[in-house]
Amino acid sequence: MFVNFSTLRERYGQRHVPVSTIPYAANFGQEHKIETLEAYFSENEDFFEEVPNPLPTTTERDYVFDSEFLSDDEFVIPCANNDSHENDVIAYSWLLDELPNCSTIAALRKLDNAPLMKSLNDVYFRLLVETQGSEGQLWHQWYLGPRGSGAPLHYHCQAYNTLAQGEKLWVMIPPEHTGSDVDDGLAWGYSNRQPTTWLQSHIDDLTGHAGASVCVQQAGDTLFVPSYWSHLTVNLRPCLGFATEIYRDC
Ligand SMILES: O=C(O)CCC(=O)C(=O)O
Repeated sequence: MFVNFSTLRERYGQRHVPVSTIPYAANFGQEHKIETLEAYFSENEDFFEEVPNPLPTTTERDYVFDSEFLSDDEFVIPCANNDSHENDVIAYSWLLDELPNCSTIAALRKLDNAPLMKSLNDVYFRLLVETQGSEGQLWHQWYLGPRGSGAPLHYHCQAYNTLAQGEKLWVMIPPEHTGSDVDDGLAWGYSNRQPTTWLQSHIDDLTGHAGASVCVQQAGDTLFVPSYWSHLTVNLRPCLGFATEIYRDC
């Protein structure tokens, strides 16, 4: 029901995307390039490997993390023609293989068996819908990355992250633990270092860190990131998915 790597390449190969070892690299004074998805896939053929190779430990892998290159219209179809008279939304429509009916309820019913739509539960949609119609702001992003790519430790307002394909490791640290027990508090709150590099020098600290949790997100899982929780990700398998930051009440 979701586009996979091959379909993505086929349909959107000529689309330009930002490519860098960490998301929004330019904001951190780091190198990034803009290239077509086709070029990116050609440089990272392991997206299509049947049996994954061991995780690279020395190479910092390039990640596509994109919020600028698609308009909101391409992410979200607002629908006002449902029975409840609420503004309904279908998020990330361009990533769906088959466009559901223009009603969240109908879409959920129709896609009842799809693990992804099950995970886009009522709470998610309600938050999106309420925020669309209020003073809050939604920030939609999508990502595509091979094994070993990921996002450095950082925090922001509450967010939902849905993994369409792949497997993603998360390290999460609540705000009350992001600075109290290490000399450099920032080490636990924010970093501009690629996560596999960062993990190599912090793995011992991390395993002894009282506040840190680790979990693995599987394809079809939607993960809620609470406001100001510091988090880091590493894609354990090639990943495709999307995230929405919700700037309301934080
Ligand atoms: O998906 C990722 O690699 C990072 C996403 C993230 O930081 C977020 O959803 O807040």
